[in-house]
Amino acid sequence: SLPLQAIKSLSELHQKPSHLRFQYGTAGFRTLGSTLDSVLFRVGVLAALRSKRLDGRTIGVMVTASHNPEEDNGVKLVDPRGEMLEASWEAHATVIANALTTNDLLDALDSLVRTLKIDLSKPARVVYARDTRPSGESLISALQDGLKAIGAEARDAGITTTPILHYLVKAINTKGAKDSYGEDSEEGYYTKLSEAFKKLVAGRRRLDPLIVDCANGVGASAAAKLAQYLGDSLTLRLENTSITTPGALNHACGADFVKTTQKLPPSLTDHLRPGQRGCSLDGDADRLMYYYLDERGTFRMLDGDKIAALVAAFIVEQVKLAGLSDEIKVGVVQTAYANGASTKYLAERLPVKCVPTGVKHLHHAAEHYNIGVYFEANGHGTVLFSPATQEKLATHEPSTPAQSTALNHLINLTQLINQTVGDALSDMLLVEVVLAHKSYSGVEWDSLYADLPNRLVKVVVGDRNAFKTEDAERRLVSPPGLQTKIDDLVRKYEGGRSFVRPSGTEDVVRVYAEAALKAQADELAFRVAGLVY
Ligand code: NG1
Ligand code: ZN
Repeated sequence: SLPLQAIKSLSELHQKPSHLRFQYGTAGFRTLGSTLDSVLFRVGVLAALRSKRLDGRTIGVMVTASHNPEEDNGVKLVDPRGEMLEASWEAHATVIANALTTNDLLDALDSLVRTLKIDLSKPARVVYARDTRPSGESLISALQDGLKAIGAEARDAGITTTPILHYLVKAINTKGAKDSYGEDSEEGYYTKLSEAFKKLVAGRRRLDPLIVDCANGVGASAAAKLAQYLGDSLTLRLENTSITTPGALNHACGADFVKTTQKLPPSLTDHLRPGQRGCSLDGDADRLMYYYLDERGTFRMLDGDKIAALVAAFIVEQVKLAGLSDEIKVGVVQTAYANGASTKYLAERLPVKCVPTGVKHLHHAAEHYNIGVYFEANGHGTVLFSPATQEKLATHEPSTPAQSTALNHLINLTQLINQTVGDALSDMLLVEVVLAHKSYSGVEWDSLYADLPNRLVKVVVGDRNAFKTEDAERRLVSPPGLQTKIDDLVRKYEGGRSFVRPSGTEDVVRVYAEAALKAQADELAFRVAGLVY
């Protein structure tokens, strides 16, 4: 049975603020860091129960609020294969987090154990990590109390990136197996990525140094370590590495700043020369945005859609060169936020699917292809190779030296890419590989297609739950009548497209619009926002 006494006495030290309601959303629990103490304690207990339910396989816990402000924090669970928590457990997490008193918590846990038939005699194994946020340290000790209360075997992965924690979870759970994901250590991660990178760029002209904006977050230490493993195969110039300066995290820098303002972080003005490539990570290094300044000094952004286009085209080409086009089908997954021009470019070349916002939707849809490329426009994404495809690559007999080379490239890509989750550092190396192979600078990459001007605005409404969508969030079904009004407006704009959906992470409704001209995209967004308000 549950160790009620231990849970009870430790839970008293981590009482739930009575006036707050927590929700396990698309990014786990995420809110002001100072309010999350009870949530972390309970997540510790829950992670252990999830592990027991899965026969003692290791569960991950990541404490981060990603690109959000420094005072925010959050926590999410990682399933044994390194993927997001199974959807049905999101509701269990919400129930456990909202139990009012310690006794209510014990009742909720007991009922969970009974309904899910959790065998409490099974071992519980959990690995956890956090980003650089100041609130992280005390939240980790609340988590540790939860793990201790239920007697879990816990492993502290320290301060690291979200994708490294996902990597560790998968590596731990595949240790010693035929499909081992790699050494279950940070060193194992850096070694795996850097060795695959070196093989993929061997014999090619060295790329110019790359400027990396680390968002003053955990990506700074990870990128510095990665740089050591890369040696002279790629030079990284790290900027915004002030991880201990109060207030610096994600402030006027990082991938989210770049995507939402469509501007160069001011701190990079003196560092990025025209034509030079730069990129920004977010606060937990799972999102990536590229950019460069053209010859007139104008900022040119290369977002998640541009990364998807670059990478998908390259993989299709390598599959063809390997002589495997008939057997291996490549597909792309996007959300409604993908730039219309990117969808057009991709759909002319390969199957493209649109799914609702949220990594879990993209990830699951990408699993349906032999090789699935998924990226959100904001720079979160990865490439998945199905188990059968990996097997095919490992066993296929090439008939020419050219086929053999392409086959090896594909095998090395399976090693370079962090297939558990979007990973800014792994994606950055992937982009660099393609640029090296194609001898592209930012200019050639950028010219794959021209972005349609677009505008994203937030609208604070009385009740965002009144907004219900269909067709992968591209159309509103409620409030009634609103979609017709949006359609009428959109028709007035050349190349116009607009949609409205409630945010899953903030208490707002988002309005997206694009049109042939920038001023029109802005106008359309604001007029649609006017309808919503
Ligand atoms: P919401 O708040 O549901 O729009 C945002 C991002 C998502 C995803 C999640 C999780 C946009 C428009 N939305 O979701 O793409 O990254 O956060 O972090 O960028
Ligand atoms: Zn992030």
